[in-house]
Amino acid sequence: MKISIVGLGYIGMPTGILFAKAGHEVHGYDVNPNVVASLNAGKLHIKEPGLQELLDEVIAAGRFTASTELAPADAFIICVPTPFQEDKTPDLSHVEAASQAVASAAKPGDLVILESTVPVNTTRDTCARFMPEGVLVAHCPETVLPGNMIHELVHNHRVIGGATPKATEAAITLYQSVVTADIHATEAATAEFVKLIENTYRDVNIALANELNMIGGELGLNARAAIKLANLHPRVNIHNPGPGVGGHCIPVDPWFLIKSVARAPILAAAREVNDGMPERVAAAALRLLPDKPRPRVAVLGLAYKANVEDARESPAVPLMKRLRDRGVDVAAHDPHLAPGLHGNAEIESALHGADLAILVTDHREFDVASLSKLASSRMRKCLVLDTRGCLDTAEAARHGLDVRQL
Ligand code: SAJ
Repeated sequence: MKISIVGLGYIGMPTGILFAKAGHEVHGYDVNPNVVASLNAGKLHIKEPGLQELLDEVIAAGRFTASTELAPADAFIICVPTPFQEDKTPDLSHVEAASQAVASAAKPGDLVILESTVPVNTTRDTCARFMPEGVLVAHCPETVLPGNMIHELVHNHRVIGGATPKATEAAITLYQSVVTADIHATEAATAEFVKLIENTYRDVNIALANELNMIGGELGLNARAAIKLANLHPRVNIHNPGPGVGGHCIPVDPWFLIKSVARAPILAAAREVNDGMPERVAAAALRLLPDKPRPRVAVLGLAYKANVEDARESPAVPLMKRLRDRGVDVAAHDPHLAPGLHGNAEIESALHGADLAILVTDHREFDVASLSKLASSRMRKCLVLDTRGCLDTAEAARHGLDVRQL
């Protein structure tokens, strides 16, 4: 099939590459000429394990091209961002613009898939409504985890909801060429709801973990150890407490539900707890800092989660702001991010003279052995606030590193 991918970002780019790998003729369309130039030159603009090899392969096979013009195709897959606005209401302008562009290129019998995560009824109201008569429209929400995309694109089960049963069927046939797991048929609005439920579940669960961690702190108990024991129960699965949630999905998607109904108190409370975490971390850090003008803190990890190079909505950013607002001298290091981004410095200079290091992201590089070595030669005091509970405090103590868990 001829497939046009609309939007070559975190989802569109790997999706397009995998459809090309499966034998389709894929044309990627993006409004950003830098992204297009980079892909046509065979260079990924977003790092993802294993993807460069696949891009090389599909380019060599002549099955993947990109441009700033939308090419005619049999199927169009829309993968554009759906951020929220200042007041947390969804910004659907990219979906609308992409749908209108596709509407002007699509002919009867073509298939249009909306993959972007959207509020309920967006497929109908902001995509299908622009399409010419006879164009089939379906929602097929992406479910991939950054860092494990290639595997998950192929092996995750998918939910596909068409604007009509015929559209559902056509979309399932297309995705069966790439997805080996089950594909579940439903209608568009339910598919939209399912995707929002998945990420909301995670947000609420993480908020619960964070709240339990705070309760444990107040009661003088190790909540992480208690959660581990509670999770041994066959029907309990509490996530890990941390510095707050980041990324482009979990802190955003629950708002699509909250803002579309009169009341959603649990969802709203979860957002409040998780968004409040950077403040909690800042307060915990201040308690560990010496009482002196401009104490120095090294933030370790700027990415929103382990082993990715993505800092969108990362809790590290509000945390650093809060510390600076209170007169703390803050430096930061992230081995996965470009130098300079959010003040990203070399680890040696970030730790230099620091009174405290705050481990924000549990990157694989931050292990006790290397941290203790660097800390002893660089830091003023070998003290770490571990917001992820990923460092072994006893092992750290043996290495002369004082690790306090959030
Ligand atoms: N986090 C915790 N504690 C945990 C797990 C995660 O604090 O126990 C934090 C992470 O550090 C991070 C945030 O939550 O800051 C989100 O990370 P994540 O790994 O839960 O999710 P994302 O945003 O990378 O990807 C999610 C995935 N959704 C689910 O797992 C239900 C992915 O499958 C979706 O495709 C993606 O959102 C999306 O695009 O919607």
